[in-house]
Amino acid sequence: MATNRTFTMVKPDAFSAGNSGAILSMIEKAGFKLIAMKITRLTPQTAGAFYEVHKERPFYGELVEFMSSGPIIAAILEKDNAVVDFRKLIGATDPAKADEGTIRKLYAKSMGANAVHGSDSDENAAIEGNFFFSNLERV
Ligand code: FUP
Repeated sequence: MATNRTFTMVKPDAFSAGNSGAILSMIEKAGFKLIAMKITRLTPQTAGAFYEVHKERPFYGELVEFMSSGPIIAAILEKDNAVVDFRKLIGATDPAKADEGTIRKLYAKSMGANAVHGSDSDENAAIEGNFFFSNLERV
């Protein structure tokens, strides 16, 4: 059964380019409700822990360096079928392959600097939301 929450980040490239507001607006217009949100900055240690599943991948070092290179916005979102619908809204990991009208097509610069994160499963949505937010920080 699909759960109704997912987790997202506005990544350092989109944040520093001033695209946070436009991206959050697209997210709300697509019907997602904000349940929790914060501006924060990952360290190499916390970025490394967040992306632990990719530890053996060749791009891990670069990914950790990029994700700790500047501020991000982390948020928990709610909508029916949240994980799947949000992946459709953000588009493919590689912006060159992302569909027209998706967040990554509009704002991503490359495979690494790809503007936003979206959880890939209900299980990871819960793990990732818990990584950033306590119960007191969500409505
Ligand atoms: P996604 O779920 O679309 O964010 O993509 P993945 O979980 O496959 O990858 C996580 C992050 O690693 C991506 F957002 C960007 C980065 N990445 C690269 O930098 N190079 C790659 O070849 C694949 C992923």
